[in-house]
Amino acid sequence: MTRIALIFILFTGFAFLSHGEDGSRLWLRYSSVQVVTPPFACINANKTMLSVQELQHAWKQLTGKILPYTDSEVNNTLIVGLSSDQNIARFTLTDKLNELGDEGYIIRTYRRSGNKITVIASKGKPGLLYGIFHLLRLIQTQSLSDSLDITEQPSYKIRILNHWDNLDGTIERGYAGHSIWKWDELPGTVSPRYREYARANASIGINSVVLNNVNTSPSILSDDYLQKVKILADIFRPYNIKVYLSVNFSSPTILDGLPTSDPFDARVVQWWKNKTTEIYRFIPDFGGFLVKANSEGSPGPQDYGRSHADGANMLADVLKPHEGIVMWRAFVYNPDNEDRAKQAYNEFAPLDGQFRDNVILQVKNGPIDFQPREPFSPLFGKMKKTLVMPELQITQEYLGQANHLVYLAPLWKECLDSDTYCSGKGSTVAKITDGELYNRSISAIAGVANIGEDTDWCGHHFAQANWYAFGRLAWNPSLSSKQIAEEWLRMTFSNDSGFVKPIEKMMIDSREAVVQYMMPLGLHHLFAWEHHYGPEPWCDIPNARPDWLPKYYHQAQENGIGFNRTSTGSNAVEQYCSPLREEFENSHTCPETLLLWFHHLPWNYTMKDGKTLWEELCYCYDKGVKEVRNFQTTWAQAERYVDQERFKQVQSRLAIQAHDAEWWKDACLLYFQQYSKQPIPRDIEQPIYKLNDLMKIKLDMASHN
Ligand code: GCV
Repeated sequence: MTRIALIFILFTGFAFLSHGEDGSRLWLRYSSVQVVTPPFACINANKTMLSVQELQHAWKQLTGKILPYTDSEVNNTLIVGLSSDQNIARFTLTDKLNELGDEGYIIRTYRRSGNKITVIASKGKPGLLYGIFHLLRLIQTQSLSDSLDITEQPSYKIRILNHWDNLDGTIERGYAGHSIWKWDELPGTVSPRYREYARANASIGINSVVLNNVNTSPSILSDDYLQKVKILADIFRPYNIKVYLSVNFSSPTILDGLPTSDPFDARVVQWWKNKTTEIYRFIPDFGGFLVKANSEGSPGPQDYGRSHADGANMLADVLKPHEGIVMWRAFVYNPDNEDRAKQAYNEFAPLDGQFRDNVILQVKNGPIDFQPREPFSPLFGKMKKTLVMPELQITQEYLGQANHLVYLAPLWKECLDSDTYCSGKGSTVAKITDGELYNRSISAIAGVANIGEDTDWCGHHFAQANWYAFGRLAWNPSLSSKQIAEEWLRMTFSNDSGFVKPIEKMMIDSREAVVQYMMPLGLHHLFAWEHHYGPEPWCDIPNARPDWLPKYYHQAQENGIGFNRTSTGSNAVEQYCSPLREEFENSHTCPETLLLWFHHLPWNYTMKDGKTLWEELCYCYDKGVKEVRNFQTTWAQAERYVDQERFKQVQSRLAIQAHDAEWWKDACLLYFQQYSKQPIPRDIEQPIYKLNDLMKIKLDMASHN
């Protein structure tokens, strides 16, 4: 039997196994792939390099064997190496590789004396690891071609996961079980999952992690915890992952009893200097601090009459000698302001230009809070003299948590691709923040992680796609949602086009579906109190902050619905640059997807399709429900391509999602109908619930807060 035939049989032999899968391997599944033209041998690869080990690990799973090493070029040889290696130097790639930096790489096919040689090369070890994962992705997705010519370099320098993990093992807004960080066991006991986590991140280019919640206990900076953090940093380092920590601004007072945490107090500055030096003794490549200050009750510089810039700069100065950075969150709002959507801008815009060059402002994609749909935050366009990074939420706090299938790449792309117009046409959020427009030395993008100790990591098999998509978009925000979904589906489930095509469509449609059945036409924050699962547009909690209640946002009355943010209302439109400002100001030019975000309109307002606003609202909710039912049908038809374990989990979650969509539709329409006083159009499904019954629902989800 020829070698080719043998390899073909080996690969096809693995192709049709369909045993149960628990999702623990994520997208790094190598055993069920057919490879058409696999390389035969690997030249002079440094066997101790992690990238080569990952290649061999994959090869073993793919073929049952390791890839043999050879000294000479035979047909179908793979050459893996750093630009400084002799084997790579002869391909005259060095200059280009130097330009691409430590994380960039080239994968290229050469023909030499009739032999086909594939080179994977980088200036640095991280790039080589990323290059190997790229090659494996091509194999997994059956896209390996005979003439590869790939040059890659990440768009954002810092591609960071923010874990909202508490030191007691719970996770704020976590829906996949407890934290994977076992603080009680560290530093003595090291879970094998730490390495698996690092490997998964490296496979999608994530190179940084904030380990603890932004609502943080100061204890993370205690000597005890730093020893634990050091162990994680040591495990992550070979995977090119740097560790950062969220810090509590009052740490000097709480940890060491200083009488103040005023950033202008010399004792406070000295405390942070000492602490920072101690951290770098444990973790020489420590990344820096993430800070939530003067937000939702957290302490901050304003407690001492200082500004956000004063607080951030004090920390930046102590980190500077160590090359550390400060990620300072712009998520601030207080109850006495007339429009929460304006507040971050109002507070930070006057500080533009006052931050050190190692401070980066971390701004949520929208001006309120990770809603199913928001316009982009106007701070992205405004802060021209300040480093700014987007914060996206991977965990589905407002998107059905671990029960709803919602693929988030379209939501994130909507923000990243938005044209701010603030530096001329084409100044998109992505171009501003990834450094392309202003040529910035630091660029970053953060995703609030959806990872927990559940076997499938994310609590829903399709939630893994959001972790994956965040990494891929952070690497290259111009990738399409479709391309990322297709890659992920092929790697995670099956390469069969009978599966990939309909399921990819379901993923792409899933974001718009959730908007339709939860809060269409720009409605926002109609969520149940605290846990944010399910609808409560009626919610009224005695003495609650008004801006934590849905009525503040939807403003439904007999005269209409929506938040007037035009010049006759809060004038939030003014925070956007022309021509967007004018576009949003006018209800006829404002995109209908954002209509009730910017406008309060009468129930009989005429929509572009001729329907009244009330009718349109009814049809939107109905459409959302129908979409989820379509997803159920689509998934049922995919059964033959998927192992039973994963098939059943997704099937049962879709059933919950379909039920929830009906709940959302009935709750919102019946509640708003009290004000519109109009019938629900006859040609849509009439409510199956009664408003009074829905208003009694109180879920016990305290553990999810
Ligand atoms: C970490 C929202 C969430 C909070 C979160 C906060 C933030 O308010 O509900 O759980 O706290 O955003 O981003 O700081």
